[in-house]
Amino acid sequence: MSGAPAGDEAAARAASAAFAERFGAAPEGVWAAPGRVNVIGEHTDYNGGHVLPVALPHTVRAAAARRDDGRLVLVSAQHPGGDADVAVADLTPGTPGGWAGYPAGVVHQVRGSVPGGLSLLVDGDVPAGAGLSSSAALECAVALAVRDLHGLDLGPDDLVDVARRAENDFVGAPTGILDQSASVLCTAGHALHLDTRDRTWEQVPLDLEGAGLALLVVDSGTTHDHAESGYGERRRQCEEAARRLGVDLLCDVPDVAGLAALDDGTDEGAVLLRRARHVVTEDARVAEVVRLLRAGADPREVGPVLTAGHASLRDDFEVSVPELDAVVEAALAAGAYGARMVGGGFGGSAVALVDAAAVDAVGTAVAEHAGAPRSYVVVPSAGARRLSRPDRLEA
Ligand code: GAF
Repeated sequence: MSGAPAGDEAAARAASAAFAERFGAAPEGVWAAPGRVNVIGEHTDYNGGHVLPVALPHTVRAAAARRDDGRLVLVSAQHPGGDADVAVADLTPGTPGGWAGYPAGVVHQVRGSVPGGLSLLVDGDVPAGAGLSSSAALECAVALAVRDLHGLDLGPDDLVDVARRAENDFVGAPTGILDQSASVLCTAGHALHLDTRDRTWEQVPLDLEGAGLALLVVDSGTTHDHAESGYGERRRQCEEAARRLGVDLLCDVPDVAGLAALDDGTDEGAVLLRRARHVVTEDARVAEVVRLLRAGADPREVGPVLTAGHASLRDDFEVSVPELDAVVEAALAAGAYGARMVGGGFGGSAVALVDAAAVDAVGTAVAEHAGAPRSYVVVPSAGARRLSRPDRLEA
């Protein structure tokens, strides 16, 4: 296993020390927000459906202090030499780009409330490029820091919206609200069951350890170049399918029978039918997993639902890649109760539900048979939070 997350206290001290070294004074505080892994409910969030993520123990930390010169100064421990220094008034979507676009996008959302500017040092251990939402974690840590430092009246849903709009409008990625909701709203020991249409949610207890199980996240080591364009294309196809069916959002369609009108004998109709079938069946899979967990069933029963979700993402939504299929197959062959790719697809990670005693064996099997370099046991962890105030950093 690899990538043990830093504990909160050590993480706060490290970020604070790095901030002091770079800016010559202690930060006013350190905030943290986690990455996520979605148990089930992929590509449902922009279709009005349900999702069921857990927060990772891995976080992005933001050490921050207010300025009085109107500038936003951004430094990342993970991107040495990639600093950005820009006047808050000059922020425009797309500039700065790269990693700095995510925190800049958040400040841009609330620019009228941060006239003096902000110094920010970012540190973290959410694996980047692995489909585990390191970018949403970064946005949410910064949104929380800005809210607290500037006394903004932002509730949890507002924080999610600020972070998501940073990604949509500033960075230009047309995502839904899954990742930012997970990072802000998740709680330790629970999966977050979120209805993305009306934004209601419940915390579903998820005690895998007590059942002798573990959730193993396996990084396939691949990120494909067309991930962004492929995601946008899938989103447009879902919108077109909904338009042809005369519904606002695909999750308005109650079952697969309600998709029949898409099958108009054309190749395009066949593609739209497959895309919509994934969304409708995936939404039903979320309901099934929540039902099992709520009923106190053996969590092993969730396994086949996860594997069915992978088949749907692979065959109907067509966002898997051979490397992810290989991880899923190797995990199942090594005894996993269920496995599937997670996140937007076209690369990134898969998740497998395994006996706790079999974690090493499954990790070895995916490394040998699927060439997957890194795997992590995920304990459902806490959402975004303030780690420290200056007095506690100096204690
Ligand atoms: C990415 C997006 F950012 C999410 O909004 C969601 O659509 C996910 O892909 C697929 O479920 O993580």
